Amino acid sequence: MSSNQKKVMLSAIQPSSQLTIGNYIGALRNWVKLQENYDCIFFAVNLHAITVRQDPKMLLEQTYRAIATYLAAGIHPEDAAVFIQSQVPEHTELAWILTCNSYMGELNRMTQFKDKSAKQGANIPAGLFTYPVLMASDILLYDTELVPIGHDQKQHVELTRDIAIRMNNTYGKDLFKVPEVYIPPVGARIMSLQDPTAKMSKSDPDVSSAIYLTDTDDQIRKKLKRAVTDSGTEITDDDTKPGIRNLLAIQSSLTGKSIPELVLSYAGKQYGHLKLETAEIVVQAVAPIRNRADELMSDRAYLDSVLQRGAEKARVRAQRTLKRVYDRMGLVSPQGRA
Ligand code: ATP
Ligand code: LTN
Repeated sequence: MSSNQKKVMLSAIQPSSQLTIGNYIGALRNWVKLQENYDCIFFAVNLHAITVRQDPKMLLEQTYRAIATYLAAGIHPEDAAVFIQSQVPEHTELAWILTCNSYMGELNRMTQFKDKSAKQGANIPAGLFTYPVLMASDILLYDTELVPIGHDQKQHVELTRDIAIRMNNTYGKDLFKVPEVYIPPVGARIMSLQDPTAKMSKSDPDVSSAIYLTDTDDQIRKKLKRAVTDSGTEITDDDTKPGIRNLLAIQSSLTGKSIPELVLSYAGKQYGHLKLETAEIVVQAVAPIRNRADELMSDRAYLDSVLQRGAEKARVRAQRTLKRVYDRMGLVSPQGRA
């Protein structure tokens, strides 16, 4: 199938720190698996990352590292458009228009806003509140049909659908494609290694709570050895054992073995066994990605050439959508009236 007959699949990750195995299992790995059958758009959302304060030098480094990690994990830059969000200014342009078509009430219901704003003290950046609208813009700019993400982003894609449907009703029914989500059956919510009731998150200040795709083999082994598990000794998959359940989910998603199959294979074994074996499986998954990303990071000219090409491809498409939106809404676009 040629790329213009394929449906559009689009996703992105914030370069707010190094990527974690949560990002890999919940999102990136599925992009790689699904990419052959879609016309793909993958980018690093640095404009989302600045909704909380970032150190400029680190942000820049992490942004390139995110792109290097996409490629190291197996994204094909010859087929997919791979770029950095700030290279395509149409994202922020459409975001304003969508902001005017979003409601305070619906943004107020976003659980990620509630969680992240609670950590900000008295001065909550307004961008944290309007962030899901920028994400809607990312998605709607490219007539996206499928958005592969982890469970925590589902609410944002539902909001995107609501905005698209609302604007289609107001400005003509084929203004925007209404996207679907893809959430993996296992591993859509990998939990923190230090608090298995909370999501593993790359910006958690406790670095032992997450395995980063930059961690060395030794760091991975140590973190898994110290992972918080539950009282008891038996390896079972139930609500009272979120720590054990998390290790089983990590193993299951990386090996393809089902959770019941794994539970059976651990009958009579100790938590220590599960931790050790999970560590080796994670090392095997992370090491090649880390090593390849290291190599790519030392060839900035290559990364820049991929990004340049990706951003150019994306801009042509984004400008086409924006022109359609401007025309329908009675706005004069940069190209003039249709
Ligand atoms: P931050 O801590 O900066 O909010 P994050 O680690 O939560 O970052 P995002 O950039 O918000 O990561 O998410 C990128 C992608 O990874 C999204 O599709 C998200 O659903 C997925 N993802 C993030 N954390 C996990 C997790 N713990 N388990 C599964 N998927 C995850
Ligand atoms: N908000 C997402 C990242 C993101 C995204 C997107 C994901 C920004 N734009 C478009 C899918 C499609 C997050 O993971 N925090």
